[in-house]
Amino acid sequence: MSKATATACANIALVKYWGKRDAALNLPARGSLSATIDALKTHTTVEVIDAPHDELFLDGVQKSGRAVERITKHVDLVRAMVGRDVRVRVTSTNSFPTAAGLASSASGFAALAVGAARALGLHATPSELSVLARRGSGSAARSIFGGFVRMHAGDRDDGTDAFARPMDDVHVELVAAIAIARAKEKEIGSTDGMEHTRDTSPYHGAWLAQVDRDLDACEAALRARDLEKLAAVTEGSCLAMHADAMAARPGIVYFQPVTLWAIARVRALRAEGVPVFFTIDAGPHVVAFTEPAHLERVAAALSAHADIDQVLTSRLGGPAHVVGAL
Ligand code: 2P0
Repeated sequence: MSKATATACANIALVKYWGKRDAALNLPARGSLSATIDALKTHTTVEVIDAPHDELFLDGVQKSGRAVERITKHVDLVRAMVGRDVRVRVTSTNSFPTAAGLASSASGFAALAVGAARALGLHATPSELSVLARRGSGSAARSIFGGFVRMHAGDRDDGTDAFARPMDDVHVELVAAIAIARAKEKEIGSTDGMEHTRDTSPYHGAWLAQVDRDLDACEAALRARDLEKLAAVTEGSCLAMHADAMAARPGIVYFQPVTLWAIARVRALRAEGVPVFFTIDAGPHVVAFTEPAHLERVAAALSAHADIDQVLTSRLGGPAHVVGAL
């Protein structure tokens, strides 16, 4: 096999990942739990080429420098595993605006892991693909799977037990409205943001201590289909993560004014009886989860602010998979 195309969905964490136990192997300090988002997809083709260096094309534009280095480093892992010293061309497109700062590294590295494994002839289990995707980006480990996914931090030094597992027996029909805030590119990325938080935030120990409790509470709420409890734990994890980052010195503030407006809007809808709750990643955008019957109302409510560029709506997504290979 020398060419393969894979697709993967991004995911949004209900219980957040914020902090590593090993930066070199990209090992998270704690687990996390996410929902896979169908509307945020990456399509990636990996092709063996006769060239001196790897090549990367993102949304039709050839990249150079750090972006290519990050891809090369990731494909190096696959090359080492199969013992093939070949160059590749990686061609990747996102179904959503990349510049908006949505979770493109999750879908991107999950699609790259699956595509590179197939193109270079690596036979890997889904757990092994999750470990491989994690080396590219922590949240990508979860994007190997569909539906609700729980990432396990593991305790081995080599990270072979730090992979995600799908919660296949959980069937909660949640849908998402993703309110994309108008914003410049964020000032500090997740990787640097979590290192700075770990090094300087007086709240970081408290944050880490809370994650395991939230993981169990979130899993229990999903199994019981208890949206009220799910709302409480999801919003709690999100706000605690941001509080931890804000308490770093200097503090990291991902929110914009419109972010607070959207939080208030979601809570007002809930007070009116709409089953809806929010979460926010390392950026200003607000993701509201609700039931399908309420999606249109939630999306319309979140559109009603001049600083919201657009509201994407989505059902839960499926697992990463190969869509074609030669
Ligand atoms: C999450 N985030 O659980 C959390 C919440 C952002 C906020 O995982 O350093 O890009 O590549 O492992 O995966 C984003 O962090 O970080 C993330 P690295 P990643 O979704």
